[in-house]
Amino acid sequence: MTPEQLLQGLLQGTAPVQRRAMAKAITLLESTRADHRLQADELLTGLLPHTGKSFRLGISGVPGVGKSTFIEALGLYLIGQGHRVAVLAVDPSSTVSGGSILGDKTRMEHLSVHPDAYIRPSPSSGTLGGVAEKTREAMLVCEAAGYDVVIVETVGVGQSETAVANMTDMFCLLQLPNAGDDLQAIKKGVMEIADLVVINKADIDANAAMRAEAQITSALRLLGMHGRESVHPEDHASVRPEPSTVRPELVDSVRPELVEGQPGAIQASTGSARTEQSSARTERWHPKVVKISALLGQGVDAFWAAVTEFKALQTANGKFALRREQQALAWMWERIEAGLKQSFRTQAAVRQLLPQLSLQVSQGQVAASTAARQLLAAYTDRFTVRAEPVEALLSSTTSPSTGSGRTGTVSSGRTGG
Ligand SMILES: Nc1nc2c(ncn2[C@@H]2O[C@H](COP(=O)(O)OP(=O)(O)O)[C@@H](O)[C@H]2O)c(=O)[nH]1
Ligand SMILES: [Mg+2]
Repeated sequence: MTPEQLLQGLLQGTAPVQRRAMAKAITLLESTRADHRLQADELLTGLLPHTGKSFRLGISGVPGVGKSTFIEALGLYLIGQGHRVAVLAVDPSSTVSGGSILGDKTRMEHLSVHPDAYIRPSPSSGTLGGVAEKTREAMLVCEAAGYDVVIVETVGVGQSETAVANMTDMFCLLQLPNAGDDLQAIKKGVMEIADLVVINKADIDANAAMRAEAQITSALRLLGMHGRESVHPEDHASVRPEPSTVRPELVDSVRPELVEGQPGAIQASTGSARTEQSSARTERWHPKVVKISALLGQGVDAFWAAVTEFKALQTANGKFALRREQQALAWMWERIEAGLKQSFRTQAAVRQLLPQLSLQVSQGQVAASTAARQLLAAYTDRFTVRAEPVEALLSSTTSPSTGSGRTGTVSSGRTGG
C-alpha cells in the first residue's frame, strides 16, 4: 500500500479496513529501511492534520502494580462512555521480555478484543529514544483513526517514565499501598513528574492504602516545596539531552507547572480527586492522589474525574497547549541530536580518527576537549571541500580545521560505514 492508500484506509476505511491500515501504517513507521522511512515521512505529513485531538494519558508503575488490570478496567469504562481507546507501550527492554503488552493481553481480556479498542505492544528493538519515537508516531496513527483516548503504558525501565511523560498530556504513576514503594519512586525521580498518583490494590488492605495516601500526599507536598526555581521551558527546548541521560532535575523542562510548586498548595488536593476549582483560569495543577482497586473496578470513575479536572484546568490556564508545543519542539531536537550523533559516529573521517584519539585521550596524551574539537572538525569537513588528507589531523593539533574532506581515500579498507 502506498502512504496515500494507508491514509485513506485510516481516515475513511470501514472498521476492518481501518484496523489493517493502522497495523500496516505502524509497521511502516517502525521500519528502519531508508526507503520505508521516506514513505513513513510522507504518511506522517498526511496524518498530521488529523492528529492531536485525543487525550494522551501516560501510565507507569512497577511490574505487578496492576497496570494491565487497570487499563482493562479504565478502557472498558471509557468505551462505555462513548470513547475509543488506543493502548500503546514504551518498553525498551521488550526485546528481552517479549513485549509487555502482548503478554498482558490476557489481563486485558475484554479490551483487547473490543472493536473500539486498539492495543499495540512496544516496538521491540532500539534505544529508548528510538522506541519512544516509534510510539509517538503510532500515537499519531491512532489519533488520525479517531481514537480519542490514547493510553501509553510503560514499566519503569531506565528513563522510560520520563519519555512517556514527555509524550503525553498527563502522566499517572501507579503505586502499591506498601510502605517503601513511594520511596523508590521518589528516589528515581518519577514521583516528581507524576500529575496523578494512583494507589492500586486498595481492596487488599484499606488501612495500608490510607497510610500510603497520606505518605504520598506529603511526599508530593515536599517535592513541590523543594521544586527548583522556575526554569523557562524554552531555555531547554533546544538543548535537551537524550532521554537516557535526562537528569531528574531537568525532566520538567516541559513541565512548568511542577517547577513552580508552592508549599501548602497541595493540601487542597489531599484525598479526594474532586476538589473545587473556583479560579481555574489562573490556577496551577497540583498532583493528586487517588485510591483504586483495578481488580474490582473501584475508583475508576474517581480516577477519570481527576483526569477530567486536570484537562479542564490545563486547558483553562493554557498549559495543555503549551505542553504539547514544547513536547513537539523538544522531540524535534531530541531526534536531531540523535540523528547527528548517529551521522557523526558513522562518518568515515570520524571513524578513521576515533580509535587513535580515544586511546590518546584515555592515556592522557590528548586533552578530551582537543580530541573532541578535532573530531568535530573532521566531521564538519565533509561539508566543505578540502585538499589535505585526513591523516594530517592526527599529526596536527594546531589547525584541525585544515583537515580533509577526502574521506573516500582515508576510509579505504574500512567499509561498512
Ligand atoms: N487485589 C488486587 N489485585 C490486583 C489489583 N490490580 C491488579 N491486581 C493483581 O496484581 C497482579 C498484577 O497485575 P497486572 O495488571 O498484570 O500488573 P502489571 O504488571 O502492572 O501490568 C495480577 O495478579 C492482578 O490480578 C487490585 O486492585 N487488587
Ligand atoms: Mg502489565
